[in-house]
Parts: sequence; C-alpha cells; structure tokens
Amino acid sequence: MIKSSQQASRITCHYALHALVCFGLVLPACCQQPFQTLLVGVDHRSVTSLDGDWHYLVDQSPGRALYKANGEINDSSYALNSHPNIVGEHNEEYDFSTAPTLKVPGDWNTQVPQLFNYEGVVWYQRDFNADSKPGTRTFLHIGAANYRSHVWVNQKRVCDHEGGYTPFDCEVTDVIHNGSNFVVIAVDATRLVDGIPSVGFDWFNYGGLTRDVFLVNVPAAFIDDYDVHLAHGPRFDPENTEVTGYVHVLGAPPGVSVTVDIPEAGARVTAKTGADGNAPFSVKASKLTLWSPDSPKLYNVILTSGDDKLTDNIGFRDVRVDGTRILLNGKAIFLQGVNMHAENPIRGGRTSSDEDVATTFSYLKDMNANFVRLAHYPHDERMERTADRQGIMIWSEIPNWQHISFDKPEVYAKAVVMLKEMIRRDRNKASVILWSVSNETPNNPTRTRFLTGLANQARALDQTRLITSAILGPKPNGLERVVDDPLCNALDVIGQNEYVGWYESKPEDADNITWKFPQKPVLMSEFGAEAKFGNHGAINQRWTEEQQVNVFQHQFVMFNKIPQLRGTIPWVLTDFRSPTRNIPKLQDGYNRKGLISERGEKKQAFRLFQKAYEDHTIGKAE
Ligand code: GCB
Repeated sequence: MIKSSQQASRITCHYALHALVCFGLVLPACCQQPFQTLLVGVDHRSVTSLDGDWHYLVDQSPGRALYKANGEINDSSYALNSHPNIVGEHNEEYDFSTAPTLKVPGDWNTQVPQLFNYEGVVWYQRDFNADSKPGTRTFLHIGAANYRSHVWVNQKRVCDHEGGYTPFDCEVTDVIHNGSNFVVIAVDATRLVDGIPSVGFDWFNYGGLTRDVFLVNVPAAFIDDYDVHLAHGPRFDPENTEVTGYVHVLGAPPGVSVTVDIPEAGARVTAKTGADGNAPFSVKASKLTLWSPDSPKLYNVILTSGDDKLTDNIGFRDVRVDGTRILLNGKAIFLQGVNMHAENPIRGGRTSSDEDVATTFSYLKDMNANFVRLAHYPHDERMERTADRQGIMIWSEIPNWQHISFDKPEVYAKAVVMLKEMIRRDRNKASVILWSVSNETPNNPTRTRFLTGLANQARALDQTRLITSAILGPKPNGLERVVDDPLCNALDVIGQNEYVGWYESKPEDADNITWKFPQKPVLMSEFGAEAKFGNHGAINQRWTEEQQVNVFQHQFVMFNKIPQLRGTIPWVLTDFRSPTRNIPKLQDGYNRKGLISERGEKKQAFRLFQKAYEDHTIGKAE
C-alpha cells in the first residue's frame, strides 16, 4: 500500500473505505477516492535503473533517526542527507557519502554478516541523474521493500509504503531537477502485530530494497494501468474469441483515444477514455493461438495513447471451473505443482535477479511441473514473466498467513490494498490462474468475514481467474476428514493443507484416510516431511530422505481416493531459511521439507515427483 505526503489523507480514506464496507459501517463522504497509482508493465517501459550500489546506515532500535518520540516519521534526520562539517562546529554525525554500500536489489541480511539477523531500520541513499522534458512526469518505482518504507528525494518526503512484497510508485516530478539529485529510503523490517504477515511466520524476514528500483519518466497523460484478456463469457467458445479489457490513462481528459494493437492477431481497436481516464475496449480476435503450458504463446500487445506507448507480451487463455473440474481453454487439467518461497537455493537470500529465477525454473521444468504456488506472498515479477514464457501456471497469494489481526478494520484495509497491488501488477500474466487470499487461518466467524470480503474483492476486480485459499485440515475424526470450513463457500477452488505422516499420524495411516469436500475442485496445497539431504536410513526414520519419500508415497495412495482432486502441491521445492527451525545438525535454521537442499542438491523425493509427474500417476483431470 502506498501513501505520498500530499495524498496521505486520500489513501487513509481509501483504506478506510474497504474496511468500512467489509465491516458493514456507514461510509463517510471523505472516502470517494480513487485507488493510488501504481505503474503497470514498468519492466516493459524504457526506464533509468537505480539498481546498483546504495550507501547505507543502520538506525539501531528504537529507530532514533527515523521515528520521533511520538512515533511520527522524522523528516529532518538522515532523510536530509546532510554532510558533517568535520573541522567546524558540532553538527550532523552521519555521512552517507562515505558510508558502505549494499547492492540493490537485495536483502541486507545476506550481504552484511552483522546484519544477518537484523530486523530494524536501514537507511539507503544514492545519487541519480535526471533529465526530464518539461511537461512530463517522473516516478520512482520500487519493486518491493520489506516491510515499511519512507522515501525522500532531495529532502522532500515523496511517499510511504507498507507491505514487503508488492511494488509502489512515488511521484517525484516536482522535487527533481535536471542534473544530480539524491534519494534516501528508510526501510523498516520490524515485525508488526497488526502487519500482514503478523509477527510470527515460518520464513526468513529478509529486509531491504529487495527488488529493482527504477526512475520512470512518462508523458503528462500516461498509461498507468491496463487489462488485456480473453473475453470471459458464460461459456468458453474457442470459435468466437474476443480480446477485451481496459486501458487507463492517468491525467487524460474524457475523449482521449487509446489504441490497442495486436498485429500478429490482426486485431486493432481504438477506444476513448471516459471521465475517469478509463478506456474500455473489445476486439474480435478469432484466430488466436491460446496460451497453455504446452503452447505458451505470447502476443505483442501495443498500447498507445497520445505520446505514451507501451508494448507488453500477453498470452490469452480461458480458465474456469466446471463442477469439480478446472478447465483451461475448455479442457480439464490436473495441476502438477510444487510450493516455493522467494529464496535462492544457490546464492541464499531473497530472489532478485534473472539468474535466480532461471535456477528456479530449471528445477520446475526438471520436475515436470506445470504449476507452482508462490508462497506466501507475491514474488518478483520476473517469476510471472518467465512462467508466461515457459508455460508454468501460477498460484499467487497475499501474506495473510495463519494469525493476523482479523478483528481490526485497519488490518482488513491493508489486506485489500495488498490484494489490489498484487492483482494490478499481474493481471496481464496468462500464467497466473489463481489468486489466493490466505494460508492456514483459524476457522472462526471474524476471520471468515474478513477473508470472504477479500475473496469477493478479488472476484470483483478480476472475473477471469479463480479464487482460492490454503485452508487448515479439519480436526481428525477417526479416518474420515470432513472439510466444512465455511471459507470454502467463498472460494472457486479449495486449497487443502495437511501433514499426515509428519505433524500427525504415521505415514502409512494416510492409506486409510478418506476426505469429504464440498463439491468444488480441490488442490492439496501443502503436504510433506522434513529430510536432510544426504541423511539416509530406514523408511520410518525421521529426517531421512527415505522417510520423506515414504510420506509422499502414502500421500499418493490417499490422494487417489479423492475424486475431485485437481492438483498436488508438495511443500516445498527447496529447503528455506526459517528462524524457528532450530534443531542443530538437522535444521540449522532451515525448514527441511524441500525436495532440493538449500545448496541445490536434489533429494530422493525430487526424483519421486519427477517420475510421478512424467507418468501422470497422481490424480485425474476429470
Ligand atoms: C504450513 C505452512 C507453511 C510452513 C509449513 C511447515 O502449514 O503453511 O508456511 O512452512 O507448514 O513446514 O510447517
């Protein structure tokens, strides 16, 4: 979520709007405000990269320079980037220009050994050159910064953002000049009880500017958002396809022309902006090659409005549910998936580069997967781009992980903004077929109301994808598991997490367990067991590769008795850092449920899935 200083009250109202609607309260007049700008398709614009070396200073808890005693943000501290007068009177006691540097994008934890476990405030600074034509607008686009960020350019605060996994844009048009400028960003990785996620979670809290930072110069009226997708009527009709959506031109008066051109499909249409800058369009495109894992066809889509032009690569496909089946382009599919965190197994640290993403996709392809669940938060946009090109389907999720403050309207408001930011960034990616609103949340009316509100929001924003959540298993009752979580009513596809054979029961008990689900498609969204790579033993010996395989094999027996099972998503592709995993010699700070170690070594369980997915021996598409 984002807030520029000028727009702070507007955005506060925006948060409030959704909280009020969800919590059934009366809507005051202040709240009729538009959603904050977030540039879409930035990676397809010509931009100035601000990646590279940034100076940094650590602001030790309790954040002396960032927070005032009353908790407000201090605009006259490190933010000013003043230089000390070493020989003269006493003055500032910091100096970015001689401070050490951190690589951006990147977490600070894996770059500076002393900062490995640091969960506080780090200040980043760098100089940059600007050369903008008069009458244009310039934005600072930050791919993601965990968890709260405050941004100053040339000593003026340009925005604040909360949320560690989605991009945000700060307008800097009025504060930059041609020539040399500087930006200071304070990133605070402190966990918050009322944050999303909240204070407890089973992954590593990497802090910093973890994704690319760009300076983006656009015309006065520019395309900030667009949605280009295959028309999604009540029935999929491959003979009669149409491309539809909208192009939003920020700053455009009503009646401005927008052209959507897909040359290879022979489809071109001109639409006009309405009073809100939005230009809805539809164009017949009957000879499209539809996107699928077997044929991940992408089209160049050229969007033009006035002086602004952007070319994206977009795939067209139809995803829907029919009874308990999931249909892709009218054909029933089974999702052969795996879960993953955004952590690089070879280098360690938060995924942030083309190389990191290439490593991950080589594993997915090697495993014969056609699907990945990006747990438990939106990952780097490169993941969706690569998945679009390579034909891997995606589950994307916001970090509503287990216990968050479901009873607080302001937390609901944060969740709505995170959901909107995720959908806005990735709604043009054919690979994304599922939006997930949560993972393993407690079943009670307050959380159900919260998450049902979010699921409805997601559906209202995007009718072309399926809504899901990974739910907790029901309390074991003999050998029958009856799934009656009311959250299922709000979902198109049920995600079921369970750890039979690891956190409960013996691996072989799975053979006799039966499941009863509401009549919807089901994905087994997590199951697995820990094993240390190279640790061998009997099939019932915990922490061995053999036992991990044994757990999975019994799971497969159980799965094949679930008629509406439409996908398997083992937990998890690679061992990943988690500060809660502290058994020496076995875990050493890693969750060991990976099919691959944190050094890229494939465990026996990887081979098991590779074969099962090659032979399609688990589950059925219909
Ligand atoms: C879960 C969570 C996941 C954990 C995993 C585990 O149910 O959804 O975030 O990492 O279990 O390994 O315990």
